[in-house]
Amino acid sequence: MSGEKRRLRVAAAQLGPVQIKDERASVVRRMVALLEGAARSGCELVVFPELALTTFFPRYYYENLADVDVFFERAMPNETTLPLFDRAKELGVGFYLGYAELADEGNGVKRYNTSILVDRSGHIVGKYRKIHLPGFAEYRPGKLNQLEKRYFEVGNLGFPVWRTMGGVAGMCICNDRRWPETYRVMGLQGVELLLIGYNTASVNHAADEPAHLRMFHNHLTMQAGAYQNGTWVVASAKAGKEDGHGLIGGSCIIAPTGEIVARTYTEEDDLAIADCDLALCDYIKSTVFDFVRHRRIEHYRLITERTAAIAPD
Ligand code: CDV
Repeated sequence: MSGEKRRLRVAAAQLGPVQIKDERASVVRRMVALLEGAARSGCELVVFPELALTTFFPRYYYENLADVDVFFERAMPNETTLPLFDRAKELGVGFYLGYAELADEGNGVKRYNTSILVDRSGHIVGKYRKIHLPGFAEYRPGKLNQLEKRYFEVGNLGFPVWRTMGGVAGMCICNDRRWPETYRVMGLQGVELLLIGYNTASVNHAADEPAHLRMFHNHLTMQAGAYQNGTWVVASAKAGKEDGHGLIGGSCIIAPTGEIVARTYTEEDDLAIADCDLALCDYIKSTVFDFVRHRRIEHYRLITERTAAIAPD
């Protein structure tokens, strides 16, 4: 890395609501406008939300799986998203894009909740498929539904990182950000820039939880993950009321110290921008979270051997 630039101006490009009737092309136009705004401010990397191109459709029940395919992309880029790729390349801006992916890799068609990372020359450097799928596979009558387990396979690409744009970048998607394992697996590969898109409902479907905890937990988990692994986190929300269903905003950029250095306060299309000095990662990675000096893996076996929490009798 010596001689390479270690400072990157980055934007979390939050999207306001996308209604079920909205055409993909109109969402792409909004994304291009955000990208251009970020580029005018000197940004080199823009992070868009999870499932950015459509409404957050896993809140709706479709008995027949083929009926959800209307929300999925069969190729990336495709005719509708090409204007975003073209403009980003013209402006020399890299981006993270979350979308629903219909993949045919020779073993039948599979559906994934996916993100890609595109570098400043327009090259797709990485793909990630969401691993921690929340919700249920079955429809629950009379309840608010979150059906990601119905519509998506668990991601099969692990948590890779890529050396790109002067640093080491990794990706995850929404619910992944609540799990410390997500950050640590990438922390163990030297991640410096962890990119996240999310759609978080303003009400907790599973519990009668006070509304303020939605934002608190959103930031708490990402701030902890950033600090404990000495990485920047750039997180972008889809926000506002989608056909009456609220999504929190709170898109943010978090330093390796765990501090939020930029965030949005709206529930609309918006940008949070910060200069990410990747050298700041080194200070955390070489002091409190110097893994080589301090990790004690001989005591961590349960983490990969056991899924459930089992209390002693
Ligand atoms: N889209 C998501 O992954 N949503 C989850 C909710 C269901 C817990 C989230 O982490 O916000």
